[in-house]
Amino acid sequence: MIKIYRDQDDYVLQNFNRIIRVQGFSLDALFQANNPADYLTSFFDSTDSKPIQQQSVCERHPWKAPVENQEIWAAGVTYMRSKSARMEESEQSGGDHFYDLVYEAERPELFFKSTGSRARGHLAPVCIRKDSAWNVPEPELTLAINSAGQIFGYTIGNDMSSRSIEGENPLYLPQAKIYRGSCAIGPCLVVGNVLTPDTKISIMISRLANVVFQGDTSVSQLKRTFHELADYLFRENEFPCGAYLMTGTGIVPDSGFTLQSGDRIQIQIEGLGVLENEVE
Ligand code: DO4
Ligand code: MG
Repeated sequence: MIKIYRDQDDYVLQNFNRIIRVQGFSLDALFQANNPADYLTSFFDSTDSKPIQQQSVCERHPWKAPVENQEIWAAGVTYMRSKSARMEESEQSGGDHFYDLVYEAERPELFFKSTGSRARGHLAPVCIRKDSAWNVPEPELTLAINSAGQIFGYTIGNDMSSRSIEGENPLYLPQAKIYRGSCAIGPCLVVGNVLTPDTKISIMISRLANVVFQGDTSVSQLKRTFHELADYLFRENEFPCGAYLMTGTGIVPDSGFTLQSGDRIQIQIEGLGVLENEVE
């Protein structure tokens, strides 16, 4: 298992106790490699790579999102909790039935979420829309898929969403999902098999010194397989630099909850770390 952290000007790679700062590394090359593990190993073998201390990968470092030219996509309504929350928020508009249908359908809901340059990294601010009254983070296990369509790694994603805009009309989904500061990814990309069905996904939202929401789920609650989602994303599409795919949320706060400016969002996935962002 190798963790890839994107720093301001270069990358840090961690293979358990071996941590190196590398030159000439590129995520685009990793996502294009026939064998991503071989590409990574070549940096551990290189004399140009500089060993660094364990403390250098501390949780308080503002890592950039581990994205270059990868598009970031997202799957929706892949957990029962997301289906029920969406049906509730869209009942008045009459849109609730669509969520029921897509949960059961063979074809998953997939939508474009962000370009790499727009994605926020660990400890960078995320945003809520000024024209939205009801806003939530969505903690999502995120797949790294290479240009050949193979899943080779994982990271944590936050699919920030406007529930009021999405609930008003399902056709407003792109506006509910894609806006400045609506996507965070990190803190690192993990290459290797680190997940099991029991892997826990959890979120904690703090306001000043108080925890105002916390929840968790596990990968076993995901209705679809990772491969099914990746296969649909690559159907009749091309990703020359690979793609990230958020796999949907299984944690949605009750309808009385909305994010506020200053809230601290911490999303933890076992084996992948903690992605933390404050609401601007
Ligand atoms: O259908 C709307 C979006 C669903 C979503 O983002 C999720 O389930 O995570
Ligand atoms: Mg989502």
